[in-house]
This record gives sequence, structure tokens and C-alpha cells, in this order.
Amino acid sequence: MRTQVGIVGAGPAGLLLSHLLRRRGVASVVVERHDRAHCESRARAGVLEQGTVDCLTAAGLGTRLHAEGMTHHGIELRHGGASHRIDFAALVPGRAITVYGQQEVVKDLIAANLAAGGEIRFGVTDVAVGDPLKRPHLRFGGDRLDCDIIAGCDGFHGVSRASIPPNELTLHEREYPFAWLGILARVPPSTRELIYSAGERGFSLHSMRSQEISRFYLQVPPGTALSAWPDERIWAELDRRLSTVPGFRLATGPILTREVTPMRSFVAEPMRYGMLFLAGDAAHIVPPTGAKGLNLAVADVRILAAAIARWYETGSPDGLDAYSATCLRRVWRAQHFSWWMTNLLHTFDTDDGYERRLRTSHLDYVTSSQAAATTLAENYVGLPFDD
Ligand code: RFL
Ligand code: PHB
Repeated sequence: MRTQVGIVGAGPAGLLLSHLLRRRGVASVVVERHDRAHCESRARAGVLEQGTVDCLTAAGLGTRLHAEGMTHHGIELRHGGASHRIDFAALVPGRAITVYGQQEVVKDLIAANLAAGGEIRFGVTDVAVGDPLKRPHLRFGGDRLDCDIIAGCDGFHGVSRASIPPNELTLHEREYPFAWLGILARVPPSTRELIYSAGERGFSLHSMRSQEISRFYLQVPPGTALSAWPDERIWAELDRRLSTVPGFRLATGPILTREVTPMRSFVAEPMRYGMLFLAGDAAHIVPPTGAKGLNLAVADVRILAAAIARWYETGSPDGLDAYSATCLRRVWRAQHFSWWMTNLLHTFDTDDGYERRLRTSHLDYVTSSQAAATTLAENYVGLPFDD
């Protein structure tokens, strides 16, 4: 078998890359470990930057996104018994976020790929990346797929990055001493905008998916077992951490899904080895506090698709050669922002009185100074693309 671009992973990065390439006349095959239902049901990200929405819309993927996605012009920060609005319309005019579940993005991408005759091989368990320097190919299930380019879009635990000789990559990593317990619940949101709440009991976040479905997160110790968190305990803790301002009432309902996610920052540099290009979580991870992971995956493949198309159209390798450095500029900005938001909003077991006072002062500053609030707002809605 042969194709132009072999793509490992049918997450947002791999699926969007395949879609963008097809629109530029480049053929690809996506190979994915899980089945379609599994890919379409993973509850993960929810916040799309303006640039992500613009990219999906320009690629013909905007119909359901615009009908069902919720545009938000601000977020709420709660701390010290008060509520503060970060007002995007005032601080970063013309830019907003859209709340739309990652699994909805994935559903839209799979449908668009298959409708256009794209090839996605679901349920392929033993993918191996072969010879990215001379004869790039993928092997799986006894098959061999020869290609000009391999795109490693297989997330943090995938095989693509692991196939690169360790001395060819520089890895940067931070683990945080806490995790997030996330739930999806059948209950109307108790708020119009997302609430990021900092407090002595730990961080919590109230997000949403629709007028009927809400998404919540609680900072918990790393390695927390879900069995330690029956429904009543989850709701009671969310109520304690979120109901810190007068007049707020948290509505509760049946919990649909729950998971514990470790918090990590990670970057592998460069994002290329020969004709193997890494994109999305395969190359970098951020803690979800800044809502940047999915948006970075989209930014990577937007650049990669254009570079690959240019190479086929003109023979120029310039875009491919610049790919890693171009992506890493945005990646490191998002790394810093996500680390900054995480430190601002979470409690650390090692905190002493000095660190607690510093955090309070920082929160007071971000919620009272227009300059500081603008820093948060412009990073949160997403910096404009370079090009
Ligand atoms: P994905 O989504 O992990 O997809 C990788 C795909 O590769 C497949 N795969 C393999 N296939 C074949 N062979 C192998 N050996 C394979 N190994 C893996 C996997 O099955 C999968 O289908 O990576 P991608 O495409 O790079 O997308 C990245 C995003 O999923 C991720 O960054 C976001 O979910 C991060 N994230 C958030 N990002 C945002 O932009 N905004 C948010 O609000 C946000 N919230 C979150 C998040 C991630 C979270 N968790 C669970 C990690 C909230 C949470 C709780
Ligand atoms: C979500 O809706 O899942 C979500 C929102 C904001 C974040 C992380 C996750 O920072």
C-alpha cells in the first residue's frame, strides 16, 4: 500500500491534518488504535480559541460548531469570597472563545473525512513507524503503508515520538503535585460563563457543554482513586469550592462520566525527525488550566498541512524545514501561560504562609489591574497566528 502522508492517530490533530491535506489535493491514510465509537466519546477539552474556530470554519467544519457552540465573551475568577469577571470584549475587543466539546469536533472531523472518501483505519493495535530518514512507512496488522511523510498525531502515549532515537530529542517536563477529577453531568449550568475558583480547599472549575450538560473539575491529590469519590462527595466538594460568593447556587444532577487526569507540562524538541513530523499532544502537553491543548494541536496541523502542500506543489522544503521552530514559538507561549494559570489557581501541599500570601496578591493583581487582566485575556482567547 502507498499514500502520500501516513497519519498515526485519529484525534483532533490527525483528523484535521487529513482533512486539510485533502482540501489541498494531498492524499493520506489515518491509522487509529481505538474504534470509532471510542474516539467519538472521549470527554476532554471544551474551549476553542478564536483562531481554532476560524480555522475549522475556513475548512468547512463550521456548521454544527456555529449552531451548537456557545460563544463566551468573558470568564469568572473567584477567590477570597469575591467574583471577578475577565471581560474579553473590553480587554481584547473582537476576540472570544467558543465552548464546544472536543468529542463534537472529533465527530465532525470523522464525518467530513469519511464523506469525502478519506481513509481512516480504526482498531489497528500494533502500529510501528519505519525508517523516517530514508523510506518512511508504517506497519500495522501485517500490512505496510509506504508514504513520503509520516505525521505522528498519536498523543502523549503514542508510538511516533517513542520511535525517534532519544539522542535526537530534547525533552522538557514538569509534573504537578495534583490531578484533576473531571465529571460530565446532566444538569443545566449554574452559570453563564466558566468559573475558575481558587481557594484553600483547592481549585475547581465550572464549565459546560450545552444548556443541559455541565462539566466540572476538582483539584485532587495525584493518584486519587475514583472509588474514593462517590457522587455525594463530588457534589459536596464542588459546592464548597464554588459557592463562595453570595447568591450563587450550584445545581446538581446525574453524573455521566468521570475521570482523573494527571497534570503535566511537556515539550519534545524538535518536532521533526527526518520525514516524521510530530503534532499535538505527541509533541507537547500542557496542564488543562489554560485550555490550550486542543488549540495547540490545531495550530500545529494548520502549519504542517500548509508546509506539506507547498512541498508537493512547488518542491520547496522551506515550510517543512521551518515547521518545528514555527510551532514551538506558540507552544512555549502556551507552556508559560498554562504553567502561570496553574500556579495562580491551585494550592500546593508545600505552600507556606509566604507562598499563600504571594498567590493572594497575584490573584488580587490579576483581578484589579487592567494590564494584568489583559495578559490573561489575550493568552486565554489565543494569540493571533504569526502568518
Ligand atoms: P489525542 O486526542 O490524544 O489523540 C491521539 C490519538 O492517537 C491514538 N493513538 C494511536 N493510534 C494508533 N497507534 C498508536 N500506537 C496510538 N497511540 C495513540 C489515540 O487513540 C488517539 O485517538 O491527541 P491530539 O490529536 O494531539 O489532541 C490533543 C487534545 O486531545 C488535548 O490536547 C486536549 O484534550 C487537552 N485538553 C484541553 N485542550 C484545550 O484546548 N482546551 C481545553 O479546554 C482542554 N481541556 C484537555 C482538557 C485534556 C484533558 N485531559 C483528559 C487530558 C481537559 C482534560 C481533562
Ligand atoms: C472544559 O470545558 O472541559 C474545560 C474548560 C476550561 C479548561 C479546561 C477544560 O481550562
